[in-house]
Amino acid sequence: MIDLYTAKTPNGRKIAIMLEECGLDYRPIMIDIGKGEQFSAAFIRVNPNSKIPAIVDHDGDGGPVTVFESGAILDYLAARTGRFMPAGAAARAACMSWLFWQAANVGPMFGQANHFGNVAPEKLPYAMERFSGEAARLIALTDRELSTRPFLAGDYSVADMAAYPWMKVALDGIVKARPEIAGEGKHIRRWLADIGSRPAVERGMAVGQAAA
Ligand SMILES: N[C@@H](CCC(=O)N[C@@H](CS)C(=O)NCC(=O)O)C(=O)O
Repeated sequence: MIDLYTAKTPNGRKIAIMLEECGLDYRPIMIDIGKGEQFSAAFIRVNPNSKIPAIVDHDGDGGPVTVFESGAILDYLAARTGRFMPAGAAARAACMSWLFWQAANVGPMFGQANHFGNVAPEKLPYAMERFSGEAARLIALTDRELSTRPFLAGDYSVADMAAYPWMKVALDGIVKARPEIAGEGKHIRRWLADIGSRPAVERGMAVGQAAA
């Protein structure tokens, strides 16, 4: 059994998608980050950085295994199951490149674009322009890459699972805000439809929907 500490956010959903794709036995534990549950002493024992997602694999090698950071969790689950991450060094490096790219770029930039565009109590034009511009640049490059192949790195992989929930939630808003940089995202839309039609992805995206 794997405990998945999560919330209804893109970073949480990417792990639920992988767990569903692999058919692993897991239990979602919803962390209310709006109420600050990520700072509780109990959760800090799971992730000292106080962010979801995190997992505890109770059937890990030599006892329970705790993993935080979504990229590390996806890599762990791929190693544990032998699925959705190519084995050869070159293909694995390509997949890891796109996985690290998502965690280091798409997540933070889309997150900051949303924060300064929609959440910050003060409108800060410099911050809004900087982060929406960077998010739009990431959209444009993703679209260019997906015009040449079906998925980010060879076959459908953890790299696609990591990027999918972010692109799904943010594409339209970023295209609307910065069309001159982002373009239309035509190839991303095809990729979103292909991935979104997978039953495991539908189930992973729905985790926590019934929770308050
Ligand atoms: N780099 C981390 C980012 C995780 C992250 O930012 N999680 C957000 C929710 S999507 C969170 O827990 N936020 C709570 C907070 O910042 O206090 C990962 O990829 O796992």
